[in-house]
Amino acid sequence: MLTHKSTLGDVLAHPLGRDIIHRLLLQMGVSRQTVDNPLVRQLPLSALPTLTRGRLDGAFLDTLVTLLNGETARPGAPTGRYEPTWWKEALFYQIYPKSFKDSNGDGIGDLPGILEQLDYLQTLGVDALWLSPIYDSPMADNGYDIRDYRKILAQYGTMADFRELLTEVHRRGMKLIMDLVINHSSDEHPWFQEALKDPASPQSNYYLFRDQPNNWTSFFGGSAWRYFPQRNQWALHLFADKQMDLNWEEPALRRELHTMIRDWLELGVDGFRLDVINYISKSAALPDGNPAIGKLMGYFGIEHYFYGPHLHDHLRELHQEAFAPYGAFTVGETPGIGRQCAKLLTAKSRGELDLVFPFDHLMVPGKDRFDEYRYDLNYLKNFYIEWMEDGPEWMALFFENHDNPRPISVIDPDPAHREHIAKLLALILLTLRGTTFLFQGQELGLVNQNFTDISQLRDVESLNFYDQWRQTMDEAAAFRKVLNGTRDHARTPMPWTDAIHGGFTTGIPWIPLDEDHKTCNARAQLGKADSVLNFYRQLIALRKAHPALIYGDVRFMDPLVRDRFNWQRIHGEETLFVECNLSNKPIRRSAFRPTGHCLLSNYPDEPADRLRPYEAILWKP
Ligand code: TEU
Ligand code: CA
Repeated sequence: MLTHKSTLGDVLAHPLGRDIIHRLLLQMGVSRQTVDNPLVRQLPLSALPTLTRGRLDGAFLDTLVTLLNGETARPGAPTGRYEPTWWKEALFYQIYPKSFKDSNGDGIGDLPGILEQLDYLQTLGVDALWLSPIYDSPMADNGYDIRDYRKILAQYGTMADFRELLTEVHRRGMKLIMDLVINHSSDEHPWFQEALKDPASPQSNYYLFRDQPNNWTSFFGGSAWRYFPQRNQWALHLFADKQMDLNWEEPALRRELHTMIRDWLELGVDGFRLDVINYISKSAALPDGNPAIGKLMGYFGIEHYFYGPHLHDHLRELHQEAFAPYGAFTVGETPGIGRQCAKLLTAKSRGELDLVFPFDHLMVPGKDRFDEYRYDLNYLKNFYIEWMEDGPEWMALFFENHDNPRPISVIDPDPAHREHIAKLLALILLTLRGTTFLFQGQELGLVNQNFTDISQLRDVESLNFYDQWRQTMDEAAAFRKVLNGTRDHARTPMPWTDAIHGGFTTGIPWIPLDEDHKTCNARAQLGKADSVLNFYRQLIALRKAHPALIYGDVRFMDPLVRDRFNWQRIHGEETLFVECNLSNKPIRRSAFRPTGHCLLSNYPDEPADRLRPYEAILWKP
């Protein structure tokens, strides 16, 4: 049992404690080394408030101790053996259906549009598709607000279209996973409607109604509580005010969800990406969030649900009741989960999830998505070294999704480096150990949109924040801040050709796209030997041809040298070597630099004794 008298060292020896301390340091922009110091480790927890100059307080320690004492499991030692499984070898590709391909000219992507492009995906070497939500929804958050879990959104097509898509995916030897949004439902879901109408109905307990709100805040701004006069009560929504959090402590709700999931598996889907799945279990009494933590993290209440009391129980039950009987693959979206808890969530013997998406590599210490900053790739390097050396046995490798700006723009917006960076990132993501997830357009090296006016943005998060910031900032400043982080950068239509609207639609797209598609589009890149797209195709083919790139051990070479990121993949007789320059300047090559055959490089000729800006090479020594 931990108490206030326990030392910082005791906390760091606890898996959850270690993850929390590391996350807090990251948030404060304080180096990890601070807590590596043995003297600091001997300090009692009660010294934390002084040590952090009041950024953490005594009340937080109570929460911390309760959280830690609630987790008695410890991750097992790594086995170093990787049981071959399809999803370890597969390359996943995330489709944002609204923006992928419009087949009928209404300006909105749809299922027949995806069907049209299956050959493109197959030629690229994609093995599995992840579809962002396609269920019936009022689209307050582009489908992450589900009104009917068993119906396809009319704008996207019909159940018959979905069956055809699934058949065609399978016919090509590919798999398909769905987005499963079960932390919350739309307020238009019949369950919620029934709960509003009749507080005595069984559905009433499917949501979190309270007579009084607590101080929790929503990820999309403002209070996490919405008042419903029908019941003279408030209901919890961690996201938009039309996304009502489900009450996972209600067994009848869980049973409904299990049945719904099994129905999709009966239909033949191969697995799921589980939206914010680590948020499903909330502290029973829904206590106020600690204000110090709220201020530090930007959200109040998070410590009461990011790793809630019954998280593991619910996941195990989901696995047993729904996923396991079908051998379904699962990847959890788990914001705030660190390396040690990721081990617990994905250990095969524990029967919870197959993989989790961590997010700490998408931010740099002390900055958030809406800050103006340059992303230093050395941060990505350190993140992967730590996760490969002491993380879950298998991890999800990704750097783009529908919730973030395009990273190339954040790393270095100089157009001269665009393609080099795109290919460098490709090499990192496809030659480290783990399952790679690409996001649509990443294979073209897409960059942030040149939005010029707030009226061009659509995302509920961006629009809410803009309104909030406008109260203290002028229009230009608030717009600039939104542009730093808006999720819409990743949500504009996929540029297929240089035609109007990138050939995405014959109508008017639901969100405008800038002029970039005139030069950067799939058709142009297919016809250009050294395009980003062809680099991806070659790299994906190499990954399939060399088991070392999937199951091989990873050995990092001179990990402490800044801007240099080099590693080996070793499997039986085969060793491959990756050499990268993470900076926009030439750097000296490593003493370990390989000789041999260059399998793939982002420059046309081999380097001499220096690596050029963002140069990245895959060698077979
Ligand atoms: O995202 C959850 C999440 O925490 C974020 O990535 C989020 O977009 C951002 O941090 C908010 O500040 C998932 C989905 O990926 C996202 O598109 C949804 O909006 C969200 O859940 C709610 O379903
Ligand atoms: Ca359409």
